[in-house]
Order: sequence, then C-alpha cells, then structure tokens
Amino acid sequence: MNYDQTLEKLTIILSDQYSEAELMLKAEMAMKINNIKKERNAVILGHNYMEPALFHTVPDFTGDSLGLSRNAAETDKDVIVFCGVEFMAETAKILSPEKTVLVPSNKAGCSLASSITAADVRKLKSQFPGVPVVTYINTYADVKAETDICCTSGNAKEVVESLNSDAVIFLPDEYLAGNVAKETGKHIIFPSKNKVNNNDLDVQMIGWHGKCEVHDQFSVEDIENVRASHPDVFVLAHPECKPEVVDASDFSGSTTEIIHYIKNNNLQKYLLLTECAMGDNIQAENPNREMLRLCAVRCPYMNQIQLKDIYDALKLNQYEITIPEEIRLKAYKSVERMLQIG
Ligand code: CIZ
Ligand code: SF4
Repeated sequence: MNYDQTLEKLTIILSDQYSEAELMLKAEMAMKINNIKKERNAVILGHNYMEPALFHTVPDFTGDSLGLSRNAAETDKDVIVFCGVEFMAETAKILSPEKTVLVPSNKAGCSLASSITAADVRKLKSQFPGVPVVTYINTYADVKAETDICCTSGNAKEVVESLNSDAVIFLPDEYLAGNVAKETGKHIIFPSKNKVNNNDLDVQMIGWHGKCEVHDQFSVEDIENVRASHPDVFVLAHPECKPEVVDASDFSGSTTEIIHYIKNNNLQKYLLLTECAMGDNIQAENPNREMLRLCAVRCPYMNQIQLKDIYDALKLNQYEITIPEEIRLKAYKSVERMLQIG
C-alpha cells in the first residue's frame, strides 16, 4: 500500500480514535517501515493481538504464532520481525534458524510461558516416567525441547488423541488442559495442587498451574451480564479461558478458528473473550457487525508494540532472538512432530 492507500485505510478504521494529524503520522511511519523493510530484505509478521493501526498496515502476514512462523519460513527473506511476544518469535527462529529474528519490544513476556521452566518439565518426567509430554506452543524453546510434542489451542485435542496413550502430561496451561480433558473424556490432576498417588489408575492427564493473565479474568458472570442486555449475542471464548467459561460460551477455538468462524457465519452480534485488540481488528473488517469485547482486560506484553517499534527494530537490529542450536534442534522435533499429525 502506498501512503494515500494507507491513510485512507487508517481513516476508515480509526478516525473515531485519532485525529487526522495523528493518522497522517502513522501512515508516514508505515512508509518508513516499508522502505527499511526492503533495505533489510525483511518480512513483517503481525499477530492477531496487535493493535489495529499496526495490524492493518505493515505486516506481510497476519495470524497466529504457528501460522506466522510457517509463513516466514517459506520466504527467502533474511530478517523476520515478529510483532508478538518472545515465545512466538522463538517459534519462528526454531523453524528458520538461518534468518535473523527480531521481536520489536524488550518487554514481550507472557504469564503462561513464564509459568514453567525446563527443570520443572524434567521433574515431572521423573515423577511420571514414560508418560508422553505435550506442550502448548505458548512456552519457551527450552521447555519445548524437553517435550515429546507441541500443540496449539486449535489442535490440542487431536495431538493428545494421536498419542494413543492412557496417560498424558499436558503443559503448562491449566485451563487449556482442563478444556482438553473434558473434550477427550480424560480425568485430570495437578501435581502442584493435588496429592499424587502414581498408582491411581484414574489419572489420565497431568496438568500444570500456568495461566494466561488475560483469559484468566473472564468469568461466567461476564457472559451472563452481556447475554442479559444482548439476548442475540453469540459468545466466542478462547480455550485459555476457564472450562466453565468455555462451557457457558457458544464456540471455543484458537484465534484463527474464531476469525474463521466469524467469516463463515452471518451472525450480527458477537462477544469475543480474548485479547481485545483482536476484536478491534475484526470489527475494523466487519463494520456492519457488532463485536462486543471486554477491553478492561488487556495483555500488557502484546500492547507494548507500536508502529515506531518496528522501525526501531529494523534500524537498530533489536531485539534479536537467539536459541542454542542443541535446544533448537530438540524444540524443532517437538514442533515437527505436531506438524506431522496435520
Ligand atoms: O499461538 C497463538 O498465536 C496464540 C497465543 C493464540 C491463538 O489461539 O492463536
Ligand atoms: Fe501470554 Fe496471555 Fe498475553 Fe497471550 S494474551 S501473550 S497468553 S499473557
């Protein structure tokens, strides 16, 4: 998009939030980014949780962390700028070791990814020898390296079922694990909370106490309140929400699945229980439909990244993701195994 097209797009989606002068500055910044992107032979990835002015202008690809990492791996670019958080950029590096991978913020953490360490996984494996370990993609590379297979929120059930194992260790999201346990009919325990009897034949899924600090805050009461004032609302909840919240919703899926659901169904009014920016982005593309969202709850890490940070990342080559090769190879196996099951 050239300057005029960018400004026109920004004006359509954001003129109620920013002045004309502010939108012109954003469009100018997008042009500066496009120039430096060419100079550095870079590809820009925009996660679904990025704010609308960024999401709708400079990314070459938008989507979820795995999809974006795969998109970038297929390009011949030298540099990947991952507009998302660190564990996501690590996934891109795992798939593209020869490329320079940058995340444009040095505060790109995640409460879920930081809830577990590689040492924690090793301890669980010694507690439950021989039990396969499934790790959600929201983990750091050294944790992935300790596990048998990765999963996303979109394929977690299929991954667990593909193992054909009576017992599975599922890390680190307590709620995603609870949701998958329900879907697969498995009984779940949390060694950090429950007293564990390894001979307990009932134990089919071993979880961890990690949580996303954003999805953790949505409640059944939130859904009931919105349904009371909007009886026609269709509720979409991310599976990082509590199992009772997922139960009270009408559909649950990954960010990509939620986007597809809205695209393929002609309903008028939705409540989105996930990072608010995604609702902003879908609303911008669907002005005739209503995307209700609870924006008091925001991801403090995703929200760090603005257009100017992308420019700085490319100009100053910051903040570069590095993974020791030994760990990357092991983490790659875990990701690759997931990709093999489709
Ligand atoms: O992997 C991702 O991008 C995340 C964190 C969520 C999702 O559902 O896409
Ligand atoms: Fe982590 Fe939750 Fe933020 Fe995603 S929304 S980066 S899972 S804290």
